[in-house]
Amino acid sequence: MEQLIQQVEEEFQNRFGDNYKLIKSPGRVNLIGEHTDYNDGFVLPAAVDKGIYLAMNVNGTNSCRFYAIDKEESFETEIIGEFQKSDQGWPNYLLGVVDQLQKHGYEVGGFDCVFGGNVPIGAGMSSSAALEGGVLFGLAELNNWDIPPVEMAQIAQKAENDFVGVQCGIMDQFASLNGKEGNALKLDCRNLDYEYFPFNRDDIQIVLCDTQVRRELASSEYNVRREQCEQGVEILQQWDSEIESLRDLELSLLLRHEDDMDPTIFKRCKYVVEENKRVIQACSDLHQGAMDSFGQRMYQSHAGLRYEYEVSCEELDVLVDIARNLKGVFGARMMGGGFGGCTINIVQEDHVDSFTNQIKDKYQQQMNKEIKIYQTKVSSGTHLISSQKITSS
Ligand code: GAF
Repeated sequence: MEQLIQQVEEEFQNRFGDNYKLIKSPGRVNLIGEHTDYNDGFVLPAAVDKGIYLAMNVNGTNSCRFYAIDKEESFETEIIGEFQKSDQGWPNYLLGVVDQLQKHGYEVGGFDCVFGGNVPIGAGMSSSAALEGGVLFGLAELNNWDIPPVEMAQIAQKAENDFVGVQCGIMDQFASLNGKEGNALKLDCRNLDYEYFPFNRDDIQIVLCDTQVRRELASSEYNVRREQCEQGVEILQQWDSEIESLRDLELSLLLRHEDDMDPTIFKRCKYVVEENKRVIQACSDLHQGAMDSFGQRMYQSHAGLRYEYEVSCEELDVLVDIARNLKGVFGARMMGGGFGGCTINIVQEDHVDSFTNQIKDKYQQQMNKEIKIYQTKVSSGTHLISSQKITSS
């Protein structure tokens, strides 16, 4: 971590000078509540210690100059009117934020930004939300804009929806920006009310198992699931006109109309209704320290994602099945959009080493492939690390 920060600072100093603000913007895990955010439902994510570090300063011109350490690529553009999307890909996360800030009435002048991080890309840990939130937070710091936490998350999500072009919900940006050390964050994605739930027991660890599978299919299937949920709402409105989203749906109504619905749409709706309920129950488990029960809900969540929402894949299923039979594991499930990426495992501290060794070996034997393991700690949301102003004497 120290080395990464040093690299970001040195690169900024070499390129743009000694005066900058240094920001950390974290990745996130999601304990439970998958594919519920865009259904106005509940989620329970947490910001983690892996993150993106950004050094930023205003430059007094009309140009943005960016440098991505991991890619060893730079990008420069003038801030005039509408931005063109960049073929380089990564600059769009930064440009999207500038674009949204302008649309929200903030006057963004030229600025420089160097960034690098250790959030694995495409692993379902929200590296893109971390970057968007980091740039947004940095610009607010540099310009003394006091943007409320909820609006910050909305701007970052809009940047991804409208400029990058990914129709994600608000969970990732919200968790990365507003996470709190030692706490999970229960978010109501309808009204954006949020509540922190302590998740800081020394005897429990969050271990992520990365399948290293990255599938193109993930984004197209994500949009298909969103549409299927919307279709479900439209059908169910025939029997209850008050239903605005799957958040409002009672399981009993859905079950009564199973035969009136396309079986796929029925399965998708059923998963969302049950997952929303699981988030609420999981929060009360956390409150009572009932980790066994919390873990069982994680397995149920995975089963729903596997059989009803159908966004899992063989690699994720194998990992969850192995975890279920290892000692010291409370629960495991796939995490994020699906079709690859990581599983999240809640493991007793004194079993972490044996868990790690065994899941690696068993997966290798069964799949003839390797996984990567990340141990993560629940950490703060996007924040300022330091402001450097070195004045020559
Ligand atoms: C991705 C999206 F970006 C989130 O908004 C959320 O929908 C998640 O998939 C699934 O829960 O991370």
